[in-house]
This record gives sequence, C-alpha cells and structure tokens, in this order.
Amino acid sequence: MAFGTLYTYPENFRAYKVLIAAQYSGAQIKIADDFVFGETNKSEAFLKKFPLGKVPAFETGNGECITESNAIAYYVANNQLRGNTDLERAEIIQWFGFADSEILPASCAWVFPLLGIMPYNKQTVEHAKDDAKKALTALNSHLLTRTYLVGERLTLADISVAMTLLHLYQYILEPNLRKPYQNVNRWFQTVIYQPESMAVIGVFKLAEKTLEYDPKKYAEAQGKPSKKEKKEKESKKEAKEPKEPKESKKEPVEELDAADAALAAEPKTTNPFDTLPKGTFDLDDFKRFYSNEDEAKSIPYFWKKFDPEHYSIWLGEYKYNDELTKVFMSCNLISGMYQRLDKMRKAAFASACLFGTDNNSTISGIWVWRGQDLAFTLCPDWQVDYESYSWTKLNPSEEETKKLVQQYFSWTGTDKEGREFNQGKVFK
Ligand SMILES: N[C@@H](CCC(=O)N[C@@H](CS)C(=O)NCC(=O)O)C(=O)O
Repeated sequence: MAFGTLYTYPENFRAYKVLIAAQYSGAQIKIADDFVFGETNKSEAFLKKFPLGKVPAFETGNGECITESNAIAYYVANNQLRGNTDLERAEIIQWFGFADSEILPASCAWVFPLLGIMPYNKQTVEHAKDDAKKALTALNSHLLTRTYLVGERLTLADISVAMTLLHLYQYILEPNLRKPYQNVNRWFQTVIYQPESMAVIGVFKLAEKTLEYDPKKYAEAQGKPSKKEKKEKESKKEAKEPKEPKESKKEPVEELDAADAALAAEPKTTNPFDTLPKGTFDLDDFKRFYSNEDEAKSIPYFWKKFDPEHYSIWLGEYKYNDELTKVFMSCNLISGMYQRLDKMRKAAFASACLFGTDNNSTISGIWVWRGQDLAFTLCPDWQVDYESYSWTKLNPSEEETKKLVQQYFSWTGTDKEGREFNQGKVFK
C-alpha cells in the first residue's frame, strides 16, 4: 500500500483527486504541515525535489518524488480505480486528457474572472462558455447509458473528471444552466456523494445562482483601485495636469497558471473574526508558547492569559464515530477539516484527539475561538464539516472545563467509553 507526504494548499481540487483515490485504496497520506503556497513550493528544498515548484506534489515513503495530480492519484490508487483491462486503463488516460484539455481551460477562463482572480475579457469568457458547453454535451451523451465513465465501477476517470468540474458546479452551473446535462448531473452527484469523496471534500453544494461578475473583486485582489476609482482619480488629475497619451484599452491576458496560483493565495478579504472585539488574549502568543514549551508550562499560561469575555471554549464531538475505520483515515478527516477552516486559524485554536484503534475509535476536541457564539456560523466557508460534530460551550470557570483543557491540550486520557488516546492534531 502506498504511503507518503502530499504537498498542497487547502481545497485544491487537484489534490482532492489524490486524497479521494487514497480513501479508496487505504493509502496512507500525510498532508505536509505548515505548507504555505508561494513560499514552501518555491523554497530551495522543495525545488530540489520538484523543480517546477507546483502542487500537488508527492513524496513517497521511500523518498521518490511524483508530480502531476493524475499521476499521483494513479500511484496511490487501488486496482479498481486504475481499471481492470488495458482498454479500461487506456480509457482512463483518455479521460485524464479530456479533463485537462477540454474542461479545465474552459472552466478556469469562465470561473476565475468571476472569482476576481483573473481580469474579465468578454470574448474570452464567451469562448470559454462555448467550450465548456461542448465538453459537457459530449460527457452527457457518454453518460446516457452509463453509470461511470469507464467500465461498471468508479475509476480514476470519474474522480479526475468530477474534480475538474468542481468549480463549474460550485460557482456557475445554477439549476437552469445545468438542466441540459442531466446525465452529467446525476453522475457528478454519484461521484461526489461517495463516502470516500465526502471524507475529503465534505458536503458539496451545487450552485444555486451563478456567481456574478464584480469588477471590484479583481482590482481588490490585485491591491489596485477599481477602474471606476481609477477613472475618478484620473479625472481629478486631468483637471490639474495636461493630458497624457491614452493607455491601450486591451486587458493584459494573464496565464491561467497565474490565476490558479491566485486561487491558492490568501484572499485579501476581511476575516469574519475581525468584526469581533479582540479582547486581551493574544492567541498567536499562546500558540507560540504552546509550540515551544511543554504542557506543564503552556496550560497554566493558557489560563493566565485567557480572556473569557472575548473568547469561548467548546467541546466538539464527532457524531459519526460508528463510521470511522482506519485510524490514519480518521486523522485525515481531522486534517481535512482543519484545512477547510484555514482562515479560522487567525482567531481560533483547537486540539482534537482520536481515541481507540482501527474500527473502534472516536474523535473529539477542545476548541477556543474569539467570540461567544459558534464561530462556524460567521462564514459560509466554515460550514462544511461543523455539522458532523456536536458542540458544547464550556464554562471556563468550571473544574470540568479545566480537566478537559488539560486532557486535550496534553493529549492524554481516554474518551467517555474508556478508549485510550491514540493520536492528536492541533489547529493553530
Ligand atoms: N498539471 C498539474 C498542474 C499543477 C499546477 O498548475 N498547480 C498550481 C496550483 S493548483 C501551482 O502549483 N502553481 C504554482 C506555480 O505555477 O508556480 C497537475 O495536475 O498537478
């Protein structure tokens, strides 16, 4: 069985292919901790292993390096996913090419301007819409008589094509637009609602309304004034100064890769926690202290600094423990949730523990965040996983809370039914 480390930023649809394939095969994949897109993948150490500096990238347990998401997915997959015959294997490669050449460029050119990570060019977008429709029509005909793209069972072809369609279904294909592609819709939902897919991407919501183009978004993402702001500024300037020769109207044509990179970069939007008063608890300072000192010092430090007026403490207990199987898969469930909550790190900290062993385990954790309410409700992006947990707000002055904080921060003890601590993961 394959094992190794996957380098990626959170919510990368290409990495999803790999992680879903691993859910099927049981491959043990560790997601590289502390990966910072644009830094880690441009570091000397990374480029030595992966000269193009792109992600996802995979390092096997034996130190072999693989790039290209389809290739990594193939490596970590099992025989069912790889296809049973030479013909099936060839067809899977065919669908890899279809996803990357027929769907992806059209999807990026259509979606990225709406997300504000690529300039809007009407002609390019109209062209992309036509291309996307052609690809969807071909796919729809293929799926008229089939459940899966290749053979009778789900394969890497389904995973790769569905993940490449993810942004279109998420941001563009509102009910009216997806209506002509009923076979694709049915198949897409079959693929993404498999437990193996849901363990990676969570509960996926199909677009209810196509994202609207907002010229301000791109300007903001670039840290530039919008066209309107620019015009206003220029007309003020023109009133004072003689006219400069006019700039060309043509928008710069950006490479899709650059937009792809922008998708991974930190958006410049405000964080929902910014709307709440900061209080006196310096969470970053506590996180540093917790990382550098042992718990005999860091837990008393937590209580010394904790500000109960502006921060709250919660116990989160996974609701579907009966469905947990392999311990490493459950750990990936926790890492996946942490990745999806990346922007919560700014004002949240958690220590989640897995108790028990394979096929007999539970997940629970202690969470601390700014504000007194359930933080997940502050932002739709944070609502993928939280409903899979029951949340209990703890009273910081109660002895029971002190015990739980002690236990979870120091990764000790048992769960309520006496299962021993097995593994812990910190969100910081
Ligand atoms: N064909 C590659 C594409 C990988 C790729 O373009 N990754 C983007 C992010 S999703 C990247 O790492 N870009 C960084 C760069 O271009 O410097 C795959 O499927 O893995």
